[in-house]
Amino acid sequence: MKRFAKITIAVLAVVLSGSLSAQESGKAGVDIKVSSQCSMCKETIERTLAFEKGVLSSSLDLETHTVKVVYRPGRTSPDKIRKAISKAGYDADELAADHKAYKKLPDCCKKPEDREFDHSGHDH
Ligand SMILES: [Cu+2]
Repeated sequence: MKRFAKITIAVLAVVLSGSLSAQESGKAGVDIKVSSQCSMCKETIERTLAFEKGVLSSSLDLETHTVKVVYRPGRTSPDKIRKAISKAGYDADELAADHKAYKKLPDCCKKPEDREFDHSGHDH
């Protein structure tokens, strides 16, 4: 049992030092509010950010409409990341979605008031 505890502590130490050194090696994180509607939006936004220079990872929470982005501060900035999200057709914090990109989004990804058909009932 003692041995098991030691391994657990060792694993924890590695995980903790990993997240600490991540900060030291020039990574930063930002949470951005986006106008996501469905799981397709999550894929679109995460894929957009995956191709964005300087972005290391992103994860969108559909319930809170917040995307957590990890990036290299020397290569990009929260403003640039917001612009990339806007260009994909979504609002990013105070930055409104690029109008053309927004219009190209599938109906389900538009804001409920802009949908051509009302899918909110999901019954047709
Ligand atoms: Cu969507």
